[in-house]
Amino acid sequence: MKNWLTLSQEVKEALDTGKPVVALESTIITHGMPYPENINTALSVERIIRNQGAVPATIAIMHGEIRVGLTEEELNELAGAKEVEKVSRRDLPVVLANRAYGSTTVAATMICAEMAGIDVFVTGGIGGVHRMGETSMDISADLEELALTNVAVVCAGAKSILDIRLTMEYLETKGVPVLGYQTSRFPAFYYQDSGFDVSATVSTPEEAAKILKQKKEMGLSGGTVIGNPVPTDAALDKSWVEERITEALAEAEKDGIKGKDTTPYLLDKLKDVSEGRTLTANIALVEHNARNGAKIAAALSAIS
Ligand code: PSU
Ligand code: MN
Repeated sequence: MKNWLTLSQEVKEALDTGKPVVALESTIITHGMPYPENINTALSVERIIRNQGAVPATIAIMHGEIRVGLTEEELNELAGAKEVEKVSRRDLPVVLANRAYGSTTVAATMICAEMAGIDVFVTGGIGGVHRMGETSMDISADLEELALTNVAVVCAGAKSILDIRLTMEYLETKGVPVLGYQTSRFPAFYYQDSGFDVSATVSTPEEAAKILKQKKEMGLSGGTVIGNPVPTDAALDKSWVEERITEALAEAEKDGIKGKDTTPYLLDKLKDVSEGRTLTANIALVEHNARNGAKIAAALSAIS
């Protein structure tokens, strides 16, 4: 066994016996939400997954190893920590070699989930092509990872702060199936309809599982995006939230924010300019993804 990859006993047992396991990222805990909403959401998401009969596996870098499956104590430690690095593909070897702390983005979580043998991963929203990405070249490593690594990512679409049209084009070029869960439109994180069609619609967990199984059997590389829209009662009004995004983007420009700081900065600014409403929506959509993601993981383990 690799001495830098440690699965919790519970996760190991579940994988050995074919029980459904759902991977969870940790950047959303350290950089996506403030304390204490971050720990409360991390715990509630794990609870929701357990209630569906699946095992949650939150992934982070601690003590120089990739940890798959954290205890409540470890989740608390991560949520309260000050100096945690946001780790994407390029940062993984650095943070591991330096035995530093790291929280994994969608890209890094996909890599670690695949190494551990986990097929389904739940998050809030994937990264994508940023607005003006055609000149800044700010394109999330999440997209390239989706082109490479065979893990299904259950999300409420791409974060609304992004250019969804360019994000969809990128995924199409890279051959990534973008499935709409009970919708024909790709969701836009804080609201349900980005205005862009998905590549296929699934109406049940079983339908999603059949596609994932087919893809795996064929040995097609790359991931699958499963877009699960934010619940209606938690969705924000599109034009209202777009105005808030314009404000947040202007602040980011003024403050000269770039690179990996952009997404955390924008999420935090949005929370401020929306008086916390984007955070409330973010929590609701992650919980909803956990519920449906666990159902998909259970359906997949039933036919695998
Ligand atoms: N979705 C959320 N909150 C987040 C993120 C996604 O609801 O904090 C994080 C994920 O970890 C994602 C990352 O991989 O933002 C994207 O960052 P970037 O745009 O720098 O690739
Ligand atoms: Mn970026």
